Amino acid sequence: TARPYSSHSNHLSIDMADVKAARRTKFESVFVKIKNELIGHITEEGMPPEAIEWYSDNLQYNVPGGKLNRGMSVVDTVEILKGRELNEDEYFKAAVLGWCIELLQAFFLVSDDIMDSSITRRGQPCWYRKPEIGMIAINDSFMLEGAIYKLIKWHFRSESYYVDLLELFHETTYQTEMGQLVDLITAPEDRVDLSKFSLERHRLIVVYKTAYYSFYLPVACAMLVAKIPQTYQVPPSKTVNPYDIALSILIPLGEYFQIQDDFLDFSGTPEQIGKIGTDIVDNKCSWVVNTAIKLANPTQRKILDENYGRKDAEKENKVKAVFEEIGIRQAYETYEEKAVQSLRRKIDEIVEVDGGLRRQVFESFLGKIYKRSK
Ligand code: GPP
Ligand code: MG
Ligand code: MG
Ligand code: MG
Repeated sequence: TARPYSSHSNHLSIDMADVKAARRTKFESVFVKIKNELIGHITEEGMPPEAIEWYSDNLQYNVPGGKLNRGMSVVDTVEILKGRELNEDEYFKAAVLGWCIELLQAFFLVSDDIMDSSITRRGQPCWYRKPEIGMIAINDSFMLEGAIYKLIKWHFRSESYYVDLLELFHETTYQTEMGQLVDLITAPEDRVDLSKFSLERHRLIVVYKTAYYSFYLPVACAMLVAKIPQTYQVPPSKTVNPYDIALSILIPLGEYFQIQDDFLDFSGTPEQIGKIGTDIVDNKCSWVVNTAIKLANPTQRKILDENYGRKDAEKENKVKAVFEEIGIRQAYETYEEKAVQSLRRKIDEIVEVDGGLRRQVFESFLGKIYKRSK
């Protein structure tokens, strides 16, 4: 792949890949400290060595192995909001909240893999699938969630925004759980029923199951750390709530992100997306099948009803042929252009004042995902 600033060229230049790797390494170094605090705590509680080792393995196996986009975006957003590089203490606090989001995600994924009977996660066996773990993974997921509130207490107890932070994590968790419920009852593993699917249902699942915790939560955490007030005046003389403004952009942004993910599951090659798409055989309520349902004629609909969600490569190919026939690629391109236009318009509407929200927060998110191919 092309690396425009690669040091392998014969120019002396900054290698963007190295910059990214260094950012990640710095963020990961905070995990080491956080883990030590959590292990130190259960040790002081008098837990036996086996319990300490178990908890340590739980944290190590389930928390740091992902892309860390959510966690690192807290740090990036605080920097944008403050308009300067962070000092060591500011960096650390932002990174602690970033890791709290990664802990929340670990809690969700450990339990989601049990609910979905999944086999692998992040290229390794799901935690509950390890023979020595089994259903203890349920309690392990609870402890990953509990760790969030220990860390917030240890690092933010004396801040004016402590309660706001607690409420934010609690609200977001509940929203994600509502989304998980709708997801689970819309596409039960053992029963294919496309009449339950619709683009409205898809939107609801995506917004609640993914967008709140993946997009709004990191930015709202950063806004609290940067002490952005709940309301302020913008010229000529309007009172705005910057958290509501952030929500009104980040929820549709999260929806767009998941629709890309759904489309790439169908259209991306394994080399491109680093995994083999399984949404069709897994009976997923994805944007692709919902768009196909909307556009299908009765013959095409019958093919979808009889072949979607079946563990059979031939049936999967029949479904894919219908997707191509109804022009899913064109439909996606049209959707993407419209979604991005609407997001850009919303971002441009933000009125910037000193100590308030910055358009760059959202431009940076959108820049990272627009036309992504993996
Ligand atoms: C993963 O979705 C699940 C979540 C993001 C939220 C889980 C919420 C809980 C309250 C447990 P998925 O099952 O569609 O995706 P994946 O393919 O990654 O398992
Ligand atoms: Mg799952
Ligand atoms: Mg799931
Ligand atoms: Mg997917």
